[in-house]
Amino acid sequence: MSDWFSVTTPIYYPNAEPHIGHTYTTVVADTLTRYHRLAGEKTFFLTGTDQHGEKITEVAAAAGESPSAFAARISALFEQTWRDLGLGFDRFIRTTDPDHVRAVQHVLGVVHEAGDVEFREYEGLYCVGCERFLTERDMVDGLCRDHERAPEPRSESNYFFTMSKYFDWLADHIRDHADFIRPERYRNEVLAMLREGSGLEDLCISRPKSRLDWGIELPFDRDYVCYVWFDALINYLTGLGYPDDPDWEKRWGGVEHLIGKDILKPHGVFWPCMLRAAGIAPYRHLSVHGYWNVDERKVSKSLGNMISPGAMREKYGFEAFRYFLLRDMSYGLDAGFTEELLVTRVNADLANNLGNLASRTLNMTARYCDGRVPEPGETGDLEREVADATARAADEVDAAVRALEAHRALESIFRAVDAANRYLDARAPWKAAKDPEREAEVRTTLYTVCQSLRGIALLLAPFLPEAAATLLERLGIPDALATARLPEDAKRWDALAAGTATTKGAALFPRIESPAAE
Ligand code: ME8
Repeated sequence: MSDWFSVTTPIYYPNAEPHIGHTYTTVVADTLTRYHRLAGEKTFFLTGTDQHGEKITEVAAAAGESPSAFAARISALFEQTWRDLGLGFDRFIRTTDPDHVRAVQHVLGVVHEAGDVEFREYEGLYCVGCERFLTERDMVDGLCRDHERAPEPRSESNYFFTMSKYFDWLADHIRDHADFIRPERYRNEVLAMLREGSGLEDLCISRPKSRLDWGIELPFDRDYVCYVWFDALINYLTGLGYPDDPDWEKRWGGVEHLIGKDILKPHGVFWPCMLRAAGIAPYRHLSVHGYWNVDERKVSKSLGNMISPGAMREKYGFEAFRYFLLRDMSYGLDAGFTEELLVTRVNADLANNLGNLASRTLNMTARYCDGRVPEPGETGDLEREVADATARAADEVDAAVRALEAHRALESIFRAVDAANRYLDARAPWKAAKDPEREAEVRTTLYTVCQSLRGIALLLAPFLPEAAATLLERLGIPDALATARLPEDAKRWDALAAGTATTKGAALFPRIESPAAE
């Protein structure tokens, strides 16, 4: 098994600004990267934009710009947005990048050489929104299910990738590898697509330049450009260094593709067949999430009901928004977005629960122990319970992250926060401090919650990187993340040395007072 963890997001269409949906996938990728890096693995995080295709030519024409200028402008906006939000990708790929053009032409050449490309006449219904021909199942009342617009009838001569010859192999591969496509519902969906009679056929992989010249030229016929999906999927190879970087295969061995369910078919069917034809091992995991909906409808550029990450940052702070995204969606299922839900969640978990634990602990450490982690006195069952709750959270977080269940990981961390808060309430050091005879008990109590906060901060770092860093700084261990190994390090009790200087600081997450939608 590869010791790399390489995570990819879809490369987004630069046809409008990034919204909550793109932000979600990119935040999950960032969180996983941070976790796996802290777990001592080598990581690579790839994201970018999908520049070619008709969708871009349409919006560019409407804006009075060339497709290349339009795509470059919006791509820069995506890249800058992720940078501003602190989402730490290793490469931002654009499908116009010269190494990508070379990689696509290389794969086309290999697949053509292998005899998997045929020239044919084709007739079908094309949805520009999906950038593919639709089957009956993709439509409701004659309209594309996702884009709610009528597909166009098209007939032209094109090159076809004879993908159907790989369907049996693919179905077997999916059956033999339970976590190849996850969660299971999407694995079953792909198996259903591959079943005979589902309407899935060979893939048209060219567009005549006479109709569309915004794309990568076919190396074996200069009158055609490559179909945008065939081009786009290959970004996952280019981005990891294919074909020339000596590390590309190692990175590829640990690849985790994150996508939304809208693009299951290209990733679940086209892509493994393309890899097979090109003689490349299948990806390791395809992990599919559901939709963020507003008023029960998918948030999308074409429906115009977007939630912008920039606006959410302005209003609530990005970490609050990030927390809500990770906590309120079960990976694989749809989730509803409203600002009320966000405010309720952030106030309950971050302001009241975690924020309160941090501020009580640090304030009392300042007041009763000169701002230093105290020497503990005698410890007993109550202290052991807090230590156990933190250690349990560490194991649960590790399992949950590896199963793509960020919401469960956060639930586990907050069970540890609850345990520490309950302990603090039970020991009530603010009362004990009034009795000089209970001085040792106060020290033990604050020592215990400081240790717990350290473990909690380490576990939170992949999910809330800024808040975790602030908390560690206030606990007097600003460099803890540089050497930490998860999950073990979060379980290490007594790792925060007595005598360490702590600071109080302002509220980690101020309570959001104003009602959400002003
Ligand atoms: O499909 N909820 O790009 P795209 C959750 N270029 N996630 C959402 C979402 C929503 N409402 N809306 C979008 C493309 N997403 C192609 C991909 S990859 C080789 C080519 C996220 O800009 C989710 O990750 O339409 C979804 O799969 C992706 O954005 C689609 O982005």
